[in-house]
Amino acid sequence: MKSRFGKDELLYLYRKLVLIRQAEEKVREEYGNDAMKTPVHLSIGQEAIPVGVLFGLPETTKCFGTYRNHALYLMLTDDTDGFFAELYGKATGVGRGKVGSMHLSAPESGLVATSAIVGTTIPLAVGAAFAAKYKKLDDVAIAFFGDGALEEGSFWESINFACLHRLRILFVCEDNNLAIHASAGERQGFRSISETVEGFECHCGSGDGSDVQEVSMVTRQIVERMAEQPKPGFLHLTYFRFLEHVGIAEDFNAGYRSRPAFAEMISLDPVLRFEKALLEKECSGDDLRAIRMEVDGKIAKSIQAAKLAPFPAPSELYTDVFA
Ligand SMILES: Cc1ncc(C[n+]2csc(CCOP(=O)(O)OP(=O)(O)O)c2C)c(N)n1
Ligand SMILES: [Mg+2]
Repeated sequence: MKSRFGKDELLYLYRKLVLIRQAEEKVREEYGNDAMKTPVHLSIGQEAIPVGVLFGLPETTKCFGTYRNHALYLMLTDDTDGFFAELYGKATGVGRGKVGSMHLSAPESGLVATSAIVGTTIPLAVGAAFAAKYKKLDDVAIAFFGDGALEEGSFWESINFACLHRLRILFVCEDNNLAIHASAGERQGFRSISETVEGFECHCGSGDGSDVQEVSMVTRQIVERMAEQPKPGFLHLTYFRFLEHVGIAEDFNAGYRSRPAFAEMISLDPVLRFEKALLEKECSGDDLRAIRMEVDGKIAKSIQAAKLAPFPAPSELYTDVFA
């Protein structure tokens, strides 16, 4: 079956997946030197969700995310300079070296806010959608959140308010079935989030969050339905977290989950899976190698610049700090 995407679009998606993956693999390589003084919640396995959801959406889209935000940030900005400088705590970082990995934002590129506190950016996204409705704008707000946020009151209050007011907000649940080490069955009193949310006045969709083409297609469908009949959308996307909750290591020996078989690992890996699909269909090994090399060069330059950049001056201690 021929893909519904053209070759340029497929290579664009591949480049974004590779950019995120290679940037995070570099974080894993560099982290042991202890120069990045920030906890890191890596998105290895999750990349296809922000890439697929945001592909083709208007630049006016306002996104809100969590501490697991590297993929979202790099998808929206492509800014490896600001990203690495921030992880090294340098003044040239996207948060001037003061926000660390968990609070990356770039409002001018559509990433309004991310936060370390579970569930807290969901009502902010509702506020953005409410503001758009008030100003009679067609802008869509997107709240990205993990399955752990489904146990927070802020999620239920947010979806209730958004549905009541028929807001143009897309709720995207990035479901890895884990909140740190606890699986959904140990935490949730509902049988299925999709069936539960079906009872709300919203458009519902779901998909395999490891498959970038599927994510993009289900998002397009739901956004079209939201445009035809204004009310919120709820997208449930599953994916596999390859690494420990926070940090750079695998944790299959930690006792709460086991390592999937090799073949399954490949289907859960959004980059390898997409690479395989591309090679079987429209793209050559050279096409993909050229992209990986371009991305490698870009990341190497950003890391070098970040290492050379200055730390924020002591006089900056209280600037841009609101809480
Ligand atoms: C309000 C709140 N409660 C508890 C925590 C501690 N905590 C940090 S991450 C996390 C798990 C969240 O899981 P999920 O939302 O599924 O995101 P994931 O890490 O799987 O991406 C918890 C409970 C927190 N940061 N904020
Ligand atoms: Mg989770």
